[in-house]
Amino acid sequence: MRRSRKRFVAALAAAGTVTSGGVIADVLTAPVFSAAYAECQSIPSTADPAVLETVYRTGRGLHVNDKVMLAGFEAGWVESHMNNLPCGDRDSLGVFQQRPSQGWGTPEQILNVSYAANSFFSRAIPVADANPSWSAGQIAQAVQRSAFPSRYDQAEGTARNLITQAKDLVTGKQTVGFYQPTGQSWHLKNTHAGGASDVSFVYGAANARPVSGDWNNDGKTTVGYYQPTNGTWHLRNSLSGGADDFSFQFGPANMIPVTGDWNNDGKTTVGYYNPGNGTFYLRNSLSAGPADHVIPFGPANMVPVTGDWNNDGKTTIGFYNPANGNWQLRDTLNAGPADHNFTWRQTGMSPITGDWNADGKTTIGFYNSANGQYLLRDSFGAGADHSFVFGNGGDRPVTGDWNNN
Ligand SMILES: [Ca+2]
Ligand SMILES: [Ca+2]
Ligand SMILES: [Ca+2]
Ligand SMILES: [Ca+2]
Repeated sequence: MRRSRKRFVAALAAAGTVTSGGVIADVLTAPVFSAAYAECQSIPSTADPAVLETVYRTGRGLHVNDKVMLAGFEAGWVESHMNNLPCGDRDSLGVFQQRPSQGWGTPEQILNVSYAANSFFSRAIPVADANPSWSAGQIAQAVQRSAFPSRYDQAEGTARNLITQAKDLVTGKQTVGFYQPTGQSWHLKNTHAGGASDVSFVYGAANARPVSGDWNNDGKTTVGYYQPTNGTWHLRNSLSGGADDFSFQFGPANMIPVTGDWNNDGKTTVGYYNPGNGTFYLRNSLSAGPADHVIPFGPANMVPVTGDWNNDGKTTIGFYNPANGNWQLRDTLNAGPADHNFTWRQTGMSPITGDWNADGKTTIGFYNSANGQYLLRDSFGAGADHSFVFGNGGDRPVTGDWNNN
């Protein structure tokens, strides 16, 4: 933050010596105030991709909502064109032009883009929570306290484009794969495209119902299966054949397995859906024991789905109704109405879920076991953003971030 410079720039503007072109350019002619860090002699005209990715990743890690993310990109663009500037007015530094003398951290901390972004978002989140009607630019202004409060909202279009760029750069996309029961083989893709498998191996058992999850919180999704004949679970920590890393009993026979990080500790654990009573039974550890959550949701005989629909870090539940294409998703692990309710029907296809674009939100899709077609959607509603054929069908789909990329 650099309130002093902005006051200085404001004075220049009032005197007619600078145009309304931009704070960035204005500072170039400002005198040097600090001996430790110089005024910026020039500022890049374009964003640094590494900064885009780091700011985006930091916001996603804090589970900021879309408006707060936009506020961060508006502020970063206005202050530095999303560059980690080792210069600024007085002691202002970094992407957000934060000042050590004003409590934003040491110069070294502020020049750490993750630290700087964390500082911005940590201040922006409570502002947004307390002022739900505010624009992203108003939130940015409350954090930055610029002398030009309207500049953040004016940067909205640019900031939205930069967020789109950041999403392409950032890692963590979930992709698809399938389990082939006849050979107990797994075939996984790292991109939303057809073609050859990126990873293939043999692991499973007769009747296995495939599941996937990050059982050990290393960022990579691996696989496992529920054995419907006896309610046992068998999980692997690597994408290869071999012995179970986890093997335990949870639930009765003939349930529908689900997986998720129900408590946001980074580890995926297991659960099951009882189609006979429309109830989810979820467990927070990979061991035998009682369910930590028992949640009736919807009518009987739905197709259960799970995901982090709202990017708060917790996986929750939902269902797809094959009879009418209705999806109902809930954001908390308790009984109540759907938080997301919409229709997308693909007759004869199986619903799948994943964070296809690495924005932290799980969305939806379909798999056609008759021909290997996948339809993936990046928001809630009807229609595919990604459509491709992988494999020949006749298989059971799985989804995950197989390569932590
Ligand atoms: Ca893992
Ligand atoms: Ca967990
Ligand atoms: Ca969630
Ligand atoms: Ca997503």
